[in-house]
Amino acid sequence: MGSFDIERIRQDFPILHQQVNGKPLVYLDNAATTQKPVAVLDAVNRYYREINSNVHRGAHRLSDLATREFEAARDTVQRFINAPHSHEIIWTRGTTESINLVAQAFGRNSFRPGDEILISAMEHHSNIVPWQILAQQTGAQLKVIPVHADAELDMEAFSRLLSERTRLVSVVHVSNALGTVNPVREIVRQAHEVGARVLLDGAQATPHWNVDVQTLDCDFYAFSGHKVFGPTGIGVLYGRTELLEQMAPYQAGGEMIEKVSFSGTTYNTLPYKFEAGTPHIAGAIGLAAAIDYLAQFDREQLLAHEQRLLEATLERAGADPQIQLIGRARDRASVFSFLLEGAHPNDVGTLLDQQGIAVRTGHHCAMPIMDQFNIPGTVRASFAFYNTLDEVERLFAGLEKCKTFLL
Ligand code: 7TS
Repeated sequence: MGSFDIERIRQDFPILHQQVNGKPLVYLDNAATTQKPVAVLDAVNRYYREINSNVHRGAHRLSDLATREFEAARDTVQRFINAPHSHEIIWTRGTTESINLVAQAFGRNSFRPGDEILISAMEHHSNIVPWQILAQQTGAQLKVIPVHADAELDMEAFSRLLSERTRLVSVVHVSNALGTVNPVREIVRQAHEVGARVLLDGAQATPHWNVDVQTLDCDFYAFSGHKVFGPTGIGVLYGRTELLEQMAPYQAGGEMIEKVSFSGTTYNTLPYKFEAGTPHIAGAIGLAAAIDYLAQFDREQLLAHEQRLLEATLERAGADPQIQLIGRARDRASVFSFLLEGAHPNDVGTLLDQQGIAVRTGHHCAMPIMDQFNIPGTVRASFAFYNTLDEVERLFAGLEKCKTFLL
């Protein structure tokens, strides 16, 4: 695509063209989930209308077609994140399941008392609780990298916390609550120096730019289809072959076995060892359609547009003494987390909704970092490339209206 044609792009997303509470919808909750282009809706619809069948089992035409598309989708994801091998792409339900898979299949059998797991203070609950459970199960200790008041990771503390006891570092690539983009390459480099493995939570990175797991050199990478313009209920875990090979199965059942008898069972090869049961076939095909949809764009151009929206937002917010910005990292994604002084975030959210403006309010499943900032939660507006400067204006006009009711 030569020039960036926002109106044309918006035509690809039917859901955006509706009235909510009598006003044109302004959808600014993209960090929670993104909207789906027609290409994704059509791919899912076509799958169910034309080839729906179970994969890897039937010796019939439709099953063969479904299997091919399902496996082609895996190849599409492999190229999307530049994984060396297609068998390193494990289908999951989303980021949450991908992290739980690593905790249980990688950590549970190999971590011992005295081992350490390092996460950061800005993690989503899905990158906290699985490690707390694993720590209880194995006796390993969970340690937390602190976050500075400006919402950047304390990299000096990180270096100090790293030791030969560190088995795994699991950190968020981009924070959903603060927008902070973490220096993940440096984190991986330092972690590898002490022999630790690294899992990156890419739920909020993949919607904004092309991730390259080989450049990042991470050991595991997790993301969700629904945040990258694909369907809900499908997600991805990338893992290095050598680690996935060593890992025990995550769940047991059909597809993950090679041979079952009552005297013992042998497991299937990668990636199927980790994919027990009938998978979300339509979801995988829909996610591949989303990735193909994105491929027509120069993603740097889309990111530049999002950053313009963020800059315009921060400029407006900076000029308003009643707006308290939460998260001031220098490198940040298009997330605007804030408080309207004197107003509860939920009330702001409700009043914005009445004006057709969808934002998220609350702790954003990141209660520890909210505690650190001593706040119960924030109002969060998060942008995707289909948002417009006009919508930024609508948000601030909406906030002016909130003030007349709440302050
Ligand atoms: N990690 C991060 C950084 C996230 O932002 C989310 C979801 C998850 C993990 C979990 O992803 P899931 O697809 O498995 O649910 N974040 C949000 C949010 O910010 N608002 O709603 C969901």
